[in-house]
Amino acid sequence: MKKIFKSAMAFVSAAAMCVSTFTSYGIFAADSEIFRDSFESVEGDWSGRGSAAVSVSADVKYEGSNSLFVSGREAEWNGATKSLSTDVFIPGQEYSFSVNVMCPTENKENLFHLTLQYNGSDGEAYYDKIASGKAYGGDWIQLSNTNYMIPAGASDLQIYVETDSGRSDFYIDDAVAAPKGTTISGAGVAIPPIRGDVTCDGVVDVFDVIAARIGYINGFEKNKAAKNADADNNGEAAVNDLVLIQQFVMGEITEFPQGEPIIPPEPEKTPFDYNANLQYKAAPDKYINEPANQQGTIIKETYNSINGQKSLNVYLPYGYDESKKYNIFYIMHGGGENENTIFYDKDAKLGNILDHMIQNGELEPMIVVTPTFNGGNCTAQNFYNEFRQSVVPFVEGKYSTYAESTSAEDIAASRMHRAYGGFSMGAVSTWAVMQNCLDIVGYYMPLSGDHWSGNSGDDKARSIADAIDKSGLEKDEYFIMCATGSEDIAYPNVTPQIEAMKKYSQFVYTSDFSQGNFYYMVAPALTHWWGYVRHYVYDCLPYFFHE
Ligand SMILES: [Ca+2]
Ligand SMILES: [Ca+2]
Ligand SMILES: [Ca+2]
Repeated sequence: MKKIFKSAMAFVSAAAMCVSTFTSYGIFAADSEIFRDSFESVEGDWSGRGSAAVSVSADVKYEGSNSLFVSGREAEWNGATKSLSTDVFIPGQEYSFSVNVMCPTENKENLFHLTLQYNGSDGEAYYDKIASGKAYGGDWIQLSNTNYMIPAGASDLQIYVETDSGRSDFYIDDAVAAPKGTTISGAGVAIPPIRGDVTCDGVVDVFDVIAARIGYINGFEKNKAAKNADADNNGEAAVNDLVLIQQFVMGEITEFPQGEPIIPPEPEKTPFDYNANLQYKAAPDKYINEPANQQGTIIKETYNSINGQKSLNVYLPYGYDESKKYNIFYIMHGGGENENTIFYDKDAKLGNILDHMIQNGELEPMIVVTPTFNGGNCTAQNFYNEFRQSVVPFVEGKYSTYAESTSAEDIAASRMHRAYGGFSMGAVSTWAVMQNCLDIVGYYMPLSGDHWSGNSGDDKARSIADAIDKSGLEKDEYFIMCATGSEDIAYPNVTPQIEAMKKYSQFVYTSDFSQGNFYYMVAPALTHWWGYVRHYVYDCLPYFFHE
């Protein structure tokens, strides 16, 4: 530890010298700069790249009062961009570039790139990294390269700031270009977390003892400071850490011991207010007809599945934050429909309903995915293979769910945060997923469709009951919320299966999932149509993910 701390100290003081020397140089050299965008009042000629948007923000800044806020990113390469003229930036010549960047999410590590997109003389688009740097949430860093050569023959030059992975919002400030060799002052490189470094300057010294004392009394200004103040790394900054920092600074210890980890207690969950006898209720008209103020994002994704290349849509709730974990609901379309039906067909438009429900606190923010059983050798009945092998790993490797990784163990461990449902043939696929994927899915919502296994209601019920027995799951480890309309063409097929299921001990019939695990909501007079079925989702989905 001491060794790391010493080298970090040497490095940081060298960096500090550079900064102080060149701050003044930077000011006097301003005349020779090619451009300096400080975002004090306007975005200048910067714009959003991809689906990102940029705007001047007074929330944070590297210098001055404002910076440029980059939000709405849906891919790594989305960010802030600016075109460069080849009259000024001559291909084959070198220039100095610098920009300061900051991701506001605490404890988030991001690798940022300043990249040049250009067309080569062969007409192809190329992407060349000018400078890269790792930043820790909340800290400004500088991306700079004093001698970057614009590739010979390049045209259509655009520089942009992007991240190596993730879609976090970020800020940029003081984007500067200057003649080659010019050192442009900036935020410097990231200072990694160092135990005991409460001031977050890369050095552990007497100022950290003072900052630790103040912090223990008043709280720490930054998460990073609180983390560094936890000198024994046991998960809590406490008085014994202050003593350790003091001892370290006085040379009584040369490294920090590892403390016994403190596991924070799980926050007490307030029990969900279930209705044991849930009745059909249509969503308010405005959930259907008016956009919510706080809208989620629907992202179309293409992936390589065991059934060939396919597409699906991912609904991310408003304010989606990849540092948080989300429950996930996969919902499947019916026959003759596709992955776009549920979010884009005028009779379904489920995204709008989800937006309103989440905005009004009727539904916890969650991710909703609409895959398809169309394509390749896939059918509603065998989609569960693709679901397990292709869809879940693809989606949950990319978006933040309770799956710690896409390993089979981690997917299984997060099963109570994963739901599957569907309408009509999508309900057929739901029962098949239940029969074959009980180990990775905890909640099921078959809507207007029965299990295609055997002929009688009892055959169908027994097939599910047998799968449950084989899984070894307890009765409070799987939950089924069925629904249909009394005039629905599926009603005569679904009802005998439900009545048979009621006779099996694996199913405890009630919509109060603190007491049972299985329910069938029948909506009076409704027929086989998304315009009704979307209301079943409105009624049933809030009952998921509380057990
Ligand atoms: Ca500024
Ligand atoms: Ca320090
Ligand atoms: Ca501690």
